[in-house]
Amino acid sequence: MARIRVLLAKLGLDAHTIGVTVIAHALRDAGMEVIYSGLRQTPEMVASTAIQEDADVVGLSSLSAAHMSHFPRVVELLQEAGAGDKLVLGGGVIPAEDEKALLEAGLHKVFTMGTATSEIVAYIEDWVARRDAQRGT
Ligand code: B12
Repeated sequence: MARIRVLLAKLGLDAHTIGVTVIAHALRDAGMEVIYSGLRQTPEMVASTAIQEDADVVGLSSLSAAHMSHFPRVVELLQEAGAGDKLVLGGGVIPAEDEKALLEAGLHKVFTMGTATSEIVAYIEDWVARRDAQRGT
C-alpha cells in the first residue's frame, strides 16, 4: 500500500511552529510521508504545492487568527483546480464558532489545542482507507 502523503502548511504571518512540528513528527512516526511548506505561505502556494506533491491530505495550521480567510480559500483553490478530493484539515487556535463555519466552507475536520496526535493519525488513516475502498484501490 502506498504511503499516505500529507502536506502541512503555515499560512500568512503566523510564526507559531511548535504545533505543526509536533504533528509532522507524529504523522512521520505513523509511517506517513510529510511535506512541510515552511512559513509565510499564501493559499495559492499551498494549493499549488498540494497538487504538485500529489498530497492525499492538506493540513493547515493557524494560531494567529487568520484561519477564516486563508483556510476556505485553500479549499476553493483546490476545487477550482479539480483537486477537491483531498482531505483538508485545520488545526491550531480556532474558536468553536469558527470551526462550524470552516466545516461549512469545506474543511473536513478541525483539531484544536490539546488534541492527542493519535486521534489525528487515526482520523487520517480511517479517511484514506474509506476513500480507497470507494475507489476500489
Ligand atoms: C508558544 C507561543 C508563542 C511563541 C511561538 C514559538 C514557536 N516557534 O512556535 C512566540 C513567543 C514566538 C509567540 C508569538 C506570538 N504569539 Co503566541 N503563543 C504561544 C502559545 C503560548 C503556545 C502555542 C503552542 O506552541 N502550543 C503547543 C502546541 C503543541 O499546540 P498547538 O499549536 O495548539 O497545536 C496543537 C493543536 O492545535 C493541533 N494543531 C495545530 N496545528 C495543526 C495542524 C494540523 C494539520 C492538525 C491536524 C492539527 C494541528 O495539534 C497540536 C497538538 O494537539 C499560545 C497560547 C496557547 N495556549 O495556545 C500563544 C498564542 C497562540 N499566541 C498569540 C499571540 C497573539 C502571539 C503574538 C501575536 C504576540 C505578539 N503580540 O507578538 C506573536 C505572533 C507571532 C507570529 N508572527 O505569529 C495568541 C493568538 C491569539 C489568537 N489566535 O487569537 C495566543 C493564543 C496567546 C493568547 N492567548 O493570546 N507565541
